[in-house]
Amino acid sequence: MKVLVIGGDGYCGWATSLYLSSRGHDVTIIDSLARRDWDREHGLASLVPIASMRRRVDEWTRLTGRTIRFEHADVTDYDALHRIMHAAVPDAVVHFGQQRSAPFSMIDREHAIRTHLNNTVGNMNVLWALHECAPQAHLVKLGTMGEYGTPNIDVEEGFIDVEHKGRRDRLPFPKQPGSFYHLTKVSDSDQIFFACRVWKLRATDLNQGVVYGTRTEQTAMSPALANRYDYDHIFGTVLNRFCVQAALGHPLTVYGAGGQTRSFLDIRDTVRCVEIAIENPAREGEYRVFNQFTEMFAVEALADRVARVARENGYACDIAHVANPRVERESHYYNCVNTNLRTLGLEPTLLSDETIAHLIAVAREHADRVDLRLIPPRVAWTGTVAPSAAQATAVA
Ligand code: NAD
Ligand code: USQ
Repeated sequence: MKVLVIGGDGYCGWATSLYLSSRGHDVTIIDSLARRDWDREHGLASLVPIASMRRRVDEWTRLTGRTIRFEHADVTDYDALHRIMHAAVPDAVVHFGQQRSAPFSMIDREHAIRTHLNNTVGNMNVLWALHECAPQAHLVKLGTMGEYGTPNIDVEEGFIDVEHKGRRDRLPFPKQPGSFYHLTKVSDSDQIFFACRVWKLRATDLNQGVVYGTRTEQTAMSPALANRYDYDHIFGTVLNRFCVQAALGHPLTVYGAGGQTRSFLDIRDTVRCVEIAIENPAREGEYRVFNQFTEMFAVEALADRVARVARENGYACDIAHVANPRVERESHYYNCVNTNLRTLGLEPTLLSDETIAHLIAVAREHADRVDLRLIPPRVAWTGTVAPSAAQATAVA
């Protein structure tokens, strides 16, 4: 298939582009490289060095003989997107290309607006470009499990059957996102559902959980193909952060009580889920939602697990409960359905001690690149600066 991967220079997008290309799909990446700019702007850097986009795609061709085209373009620029979509006439468009950090979106008004404009305008442009240039193409859009929040009932896959005053309907599952970033994903979902109803586009909204891991078979082929490994308090996600912290002897930064529970998956399953979605396209006019995760963990349980594996591998490891910079429930019911992708063939890669030990080992290998000042959380949801982890109480 001809596949456009928007955001193909990013963490999930790069691994997915390589995987789809290795599976024989004809891949073109569109990326504004905005994420590299945001890193520079905030003094951040991937723990594992990442090559330039040009070097990445050249190395892929050198090693495999396959070609991944790269279009340096911003999807908020409609003329550029229209030109690429018109020329490519893709079978599938995989849209990863957004500002994806909740803390980034909560820094201040300017970052909230920037996230909103980038994500919402970009998503609408993608819909318009599909409508005008490639209405048969299947949109595979990365949403997030965080759209749902943490309701006191099971989270279904996008829709819920409701009985109200004696009448029944199947309606979008209620959304209670936890940051301005997560809110943009709710808005995207509404827009995509609307475009499917009105223009008969076909779309799959992949409500993905928190991703962990760095390596896939393809990214491991060469240092020039390496994926990013974020550990900082803005873009680092919780399990990857804990593994870096364990490698450095830094207390694991559990926010608050640690009972907050989220959905997770290995990056090797991210790439497979996207493949499953594009190879089993939605029908014309269909908007469907797949909850893309394999396991659910409370943050404190993850910290316990990482600490145990770290100690077994010879690292001293403490857990610190730092003041929670976010406004979120720290003790709650959480049970999410994820049958759609498994029904279509996903065989989950469950979190293993080996994966944790590997992440710790990679972090150790690149420990000289860590800036310890980037670890404590500094973006507070209420607008005040969060207390630093130095004030944390070590409990284990
Ligand atoms: P990332 O920041 O590593 O990559 C995003 C990429 O999109 C970057 O290369 C960036 O330059 C590009 N981009 C951003 N705005 C763009 C624009 N307007 N035009 C073109 N390119 C643009 O993020 P990621 O972790 O790879 O996440 C990818 C997608 O998956 C996001 O939509 C995110 O919301 C979703 N997601 C990620 C996770 C996770 O744990 N990483 C979990 C659930 C969902
Ligand atoms: N957390 C800690 N300690 C840390 C970092 C995080 O306890 O050092 C906690 C947070 O308070 C939160 C949970 O861990 O309760 C997850 O935080 P995270 O930073 O790993 O993930 P999140 O902000 O939810 O965002 C990430 C991605 C985002 C994606 C989302 C999937 O950055 O793009 O949409 O995971 S989900 O969480 O399912 O919405």
